[in-house]
Amino acid sequence: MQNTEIAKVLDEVGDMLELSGENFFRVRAYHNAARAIHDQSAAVAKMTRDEIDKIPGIGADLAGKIATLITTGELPLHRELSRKFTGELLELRTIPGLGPKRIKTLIDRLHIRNRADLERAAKAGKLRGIKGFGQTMEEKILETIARTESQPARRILYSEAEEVAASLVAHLRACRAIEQLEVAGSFRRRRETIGDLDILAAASNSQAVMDRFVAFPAVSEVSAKGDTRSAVVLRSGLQIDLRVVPRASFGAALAYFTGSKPHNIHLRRIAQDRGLLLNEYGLFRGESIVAGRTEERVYRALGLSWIPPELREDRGEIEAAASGSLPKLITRDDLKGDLHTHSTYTDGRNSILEMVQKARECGLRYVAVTDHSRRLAMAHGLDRTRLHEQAHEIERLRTQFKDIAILRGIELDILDDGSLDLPDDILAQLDWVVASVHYKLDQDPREMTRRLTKAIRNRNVDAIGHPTGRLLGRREASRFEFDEILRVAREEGCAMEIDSQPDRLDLTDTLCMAAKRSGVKLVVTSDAHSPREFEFLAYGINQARRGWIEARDILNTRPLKSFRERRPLASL
Ligand code: DGT
Ligand code: CA
Ligand code: CA
Ligand code: ZN
Repeated sequence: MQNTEIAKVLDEVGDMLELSGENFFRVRAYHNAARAIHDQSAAVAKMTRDEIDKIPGIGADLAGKIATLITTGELPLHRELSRKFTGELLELRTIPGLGPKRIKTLIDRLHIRNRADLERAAKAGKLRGIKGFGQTMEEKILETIARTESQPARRILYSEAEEVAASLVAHLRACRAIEQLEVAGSFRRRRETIGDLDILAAASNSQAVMDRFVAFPAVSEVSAKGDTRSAVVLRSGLQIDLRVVPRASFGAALAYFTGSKPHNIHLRRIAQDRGLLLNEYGLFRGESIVAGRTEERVYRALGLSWIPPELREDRGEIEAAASGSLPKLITRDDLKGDLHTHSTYTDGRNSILEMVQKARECGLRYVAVTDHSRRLAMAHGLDRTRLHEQAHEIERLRTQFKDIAILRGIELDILDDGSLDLPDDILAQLDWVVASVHYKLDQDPREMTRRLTKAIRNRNVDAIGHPTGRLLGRREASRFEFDEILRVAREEGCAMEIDSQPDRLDLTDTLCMAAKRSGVKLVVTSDAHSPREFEFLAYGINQARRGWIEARDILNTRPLKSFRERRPLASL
């Protein structure tokens, strides 16, 4: 079992306990345990009961339950509660605004059991009269139901797919017949969401590979099992395709199944123009194979240099490969610092000390502490006094760390009229100011453009945080005139952020391209709320690569010395 699967079960138990009216402390114990497990970098499934007991946030009683869950794949309490609270009832939690508390009210007052019940009640105007709902809420719920019904099958986050892919690849590697193995498809192109996983293997004995594949423990259903292709569905609902090809075709098959489809179609056209035929078995002239063993040879035989998978969307990469002008894409190792992190001063889960230690272990040479400004009361935002306290702590910590610089920063709220949440005299003392929109994200596009423009015009603002505010699968991007924002940002020397949180990845790939074209500098940041989240930087780098970004386009690839030449640091 993956950590995320274990955490999901515990979260569900917490929610179901709340639905049954259990006391707050018992409910919270389950959610805390879920979060603690989610934040573990080691696999909890491999731990002993004692080791689980030692994880902060997990008591002895829960450690026992988790051990049961790992060994049997099930939690008796979960099963018991699931009889009362069905899957379709729990699914209501995916509707924004509906937490267990409100769902409980809906069950108690209106006997709602599923989406259809909810839709009927909302359409009949029965929600608005209930305490804690109101008319706006009722309209929002109907809107969400209408929007999500027309959506095709669910896509999962890249980060979720990565966990599954890693354990599946480890599982398959034990099969001796496998000579080569790659995860292809949108996963290899590092798209932000993944529809299904496409695995490609070259093997001497394909039957042995298929047998091993369908024996993957997370499989719930084998939808096809043949000689060259098999497909399974996992318990989570994710589909996985596996193809086995001869070694001589591996490169051609890898290119074919990596896609994207538009990229493939364009490649085939180039082949045709040269009197060649390209398919998943190779590149052919008549009956004889011209290339197929490696991707490099296939591309070369088409007169192209090898194209990094992240670029394969037919957005000009084939032309660039033909003229030898592909970008030299940024890599994770290019990052020298992180410019967006949180600590226990606001909604982070760890101390500044713990955050800095981890940043240092991740090879970073500078890190900005950017807790929230005062408006975000829910995150206990910093005012003048608390920012001052934090400054003292940072001063103290600086003496302990010789090889990583701690920058004093803030994540400043952009208010609805574009003014900022703290006065200029405070901001001027900081080393890095990232300004973000956290409320009224659905403002009229013209107002939002004015709001962002005004923030960018403030000379103390260094970057705009998660500029569109979208949350994958949960919240649409804010609408505004992006070109106008870029024009002003360029004028003011204000950077745009690529926030690496796996459900944000904000800016998107195409917006990265637009920023680069307009000459606006970017930063790749983790927005880490715990030490583990520094690993998210890899996702921001994926996104940047998909946006054709090179190291020189990103400010925090600069060593501290040249970074400060551009942006003098007030407190360091
Ligand atoms: P996904 O799964 O929706 O995240 O996106 P992909 O790109 O992984 O798409 P998928 O799984 O349907 O197919 C994997 C690759 O196989 C795709 O990127 C390109 C190739 N492919 C699939 N169908 C076709 C097709 O009809 N024509 C061509 N040329 N290639 C195809
Ligand atoms: Ca796929
Ligand atoms: Ca597929
Ligand atoms: Zn934020």
